[in-house]
Amino acid sequence: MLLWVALLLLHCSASALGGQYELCKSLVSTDDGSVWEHYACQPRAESMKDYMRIKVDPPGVTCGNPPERFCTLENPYLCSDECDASNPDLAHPPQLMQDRERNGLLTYWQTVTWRRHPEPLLANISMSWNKSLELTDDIHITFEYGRPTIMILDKSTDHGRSWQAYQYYADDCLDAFGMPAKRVRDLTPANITRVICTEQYSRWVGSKSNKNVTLEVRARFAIFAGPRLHNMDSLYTRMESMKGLRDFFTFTNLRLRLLRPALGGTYVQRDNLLKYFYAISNIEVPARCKCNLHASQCLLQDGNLQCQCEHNTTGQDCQRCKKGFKAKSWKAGSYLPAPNGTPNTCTYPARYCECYGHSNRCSYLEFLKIVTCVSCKHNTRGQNCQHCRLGYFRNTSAELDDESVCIECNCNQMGSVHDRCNGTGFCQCKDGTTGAKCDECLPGYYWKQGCYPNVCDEEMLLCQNGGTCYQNQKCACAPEFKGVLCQQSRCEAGKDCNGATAIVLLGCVLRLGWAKVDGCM
Ligand SMILES: *[C@@H]1O[C@H](CO)[C@@H](O)[C@H](O)[C@H]1NC(C)=O
Ligand SMILES: *[C@@H]1O[C@H](CO)[C@@H](O)[C@H](O)[C@H]1NC(C)=O
Ligand SMILES: *[C@@H]1O[C@H](CO)[C@@H](O)[C@H](O)[C@H]1NC(C)=O
Ligand SMILES: *[C@@H]1O[C@H](CO)[C@@H](O)[C@H](O)[C@H]1NC(C)=O
Ligand SMILES: *[C@@H]1O[C@H](CO)[C@@H](O)[C@H](O)[C@H]1NC(C)=O
Ligand SMILES: *[C@@H]1O[C@H](CO)[C@@H](O)[C@H](O)[C@H]1NC(C)=O
Ligand SMILES: *[C@@H]1O[C@H](CO)[C@@H](O)[C@H](O)[C@H]1NC(C)=O
Ligand SMILES: [Ca+2]
Repeated sequence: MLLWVALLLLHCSASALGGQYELCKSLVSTDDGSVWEHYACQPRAESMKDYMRIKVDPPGVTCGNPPERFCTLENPYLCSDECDASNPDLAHPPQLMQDRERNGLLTYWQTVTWRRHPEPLLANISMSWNKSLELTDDIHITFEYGRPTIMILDKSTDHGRSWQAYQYYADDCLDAFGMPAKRVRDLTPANITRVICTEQYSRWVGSKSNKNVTLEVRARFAIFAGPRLHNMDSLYTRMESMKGLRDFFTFTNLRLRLLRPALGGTYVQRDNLLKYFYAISNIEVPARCKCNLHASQCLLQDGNLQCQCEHNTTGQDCQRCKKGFKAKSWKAGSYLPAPNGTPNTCTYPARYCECYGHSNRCSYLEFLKIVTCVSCKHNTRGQNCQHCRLGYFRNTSAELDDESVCIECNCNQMGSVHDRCNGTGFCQCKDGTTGAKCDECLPGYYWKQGCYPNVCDEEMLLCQNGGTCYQNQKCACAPEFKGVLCQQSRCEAGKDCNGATAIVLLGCVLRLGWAKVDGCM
């Protein structure tokens, strides 16, 4: 009975922004008894402000230390309000941006006033979750006492190592950022992920009537899902096919850069700077844990959000297969085909041809009756891409499914017999050559595009009769001598040597090493 309830839930709850993809698996009865069916699944959307860690910069920007008075833009002459960090009733610490307000009691974080004008009044609010999240609805930042006239919302997807702008906000976009003012409703399917500057949330409308600064998520979803988000299937289909669409809504950190407070008019009134400051009562971040469609639950564990992974996956975002289920066969689940998607479960390799992640194609070789991997990448080869290609050797510190499992032999072309090496990267060297890569010479050999036996040296093959050995390649002989080791006198029987001596000597001195001068070498 329970089973059918579960199935009914699954098929009937496809409401917008939640509902769909709620179950990772369910028991189904078949002729052979009950079996588990698996589906793509994702956790439900939550108010992520409950899990957010918040940090405000610069350190002294929160008001109340020392206590100070402030005025309001609406009535700048009534400055009876006070911020005092040491008095709980008058303090405005950062956590009041994420509290759950009770009994209609408004609580807010507030900054110091703009007493240092014209020095800009700047503040950063950094929000981190230590978890990849996906926006499911609009972000609302609620400002009391007026919205900033210039502000940037940033995001990071790598835990704050790098940041990108998410949206720019200004009462004059061109003036503040050199960007034309846009609205999300100007966006089309082709530029739905464009980062825009909007003037919609920064102009003065009084401090009470419209307090929110918004990052529009719904309006972007609506471009594909229709105005009332009745066609979420269409959005999910695009999430699968359109590059960067899912990533646009994904983040681990957010940052608000407050660059200029509400002015309540065109100019800053220098004689009453106590009415300029920032105050935020709430930051609403509706999102779900990113679990790569492998979990329907995301729970707080040791203070961090953690996907409760199914489909034999593991990791904070279910971003890899469980041990024994082959790291590189991991794939995110897919929203398609509707309505249940594809779980892309990590499976034990027995049933499949294992290619250690170096190929995603297998082929059945009829004549050998085997299944073999096709087009092994990363310089691998073999039925399971388990060997290294010729000219590569096995990286012993890498697992078989590592992309750097095969290292190039790098044999010296001149010194080695061929470009292959043995299992520890040693190349096969020509005579006289040595070294793992065959780029060095054995004793008694010299290097000249390969190793050659010494003609002369300082030990066995000494140049004689005052000759000097030139780079182990030849003896430079005194004028009266010749031969490989200058062992032969020029003045042999019947020749007149005396006359030539002076000239040849001169030539030898001037052109020592110039091979063409006869008699020098
Ligand atoms: C806010 O963050 C930006 C970017 O890291 C930084 O350049 C700026 O100095 C910060 N501002 C304050 C007031 O800390
Ligand atoms: C972030 O989460 C990971 C995984 O849950 C955990 O190992 C790490 O300690 C957390 N870091 C912080 C700063 O909480
Ligand atoms: C402003 O944000 C709050 C959440 O903080 C939301 O409940 C409210 O509907 C928003 N108001 C408008 C006009 O968007
Ligand atoms: C998006 O594209 C449409 C149509 O090409 C264009 O009118 C609009 O200005 C673009 N929006 C942005 C923010 O570039
Ligand atoms: C996980 O792997 C085990 C062992 O291969 C298998 O019995 C089980 O069905 C798998 N789970 C899922 C969700 O596929
Ligand atoms: C060998 O594998 C390890 C582990 O993946 C990697 O860090 C290293 O760079 C690899 N060595 C080479 C030479 O590629
Ligand atoms: C590779 O050759 C080197 C040098 O000849 C040798 O020391 C090493 O043991 C060989 N390695 C293998 C795996 O054969
Ligand atoms: Ca509050």
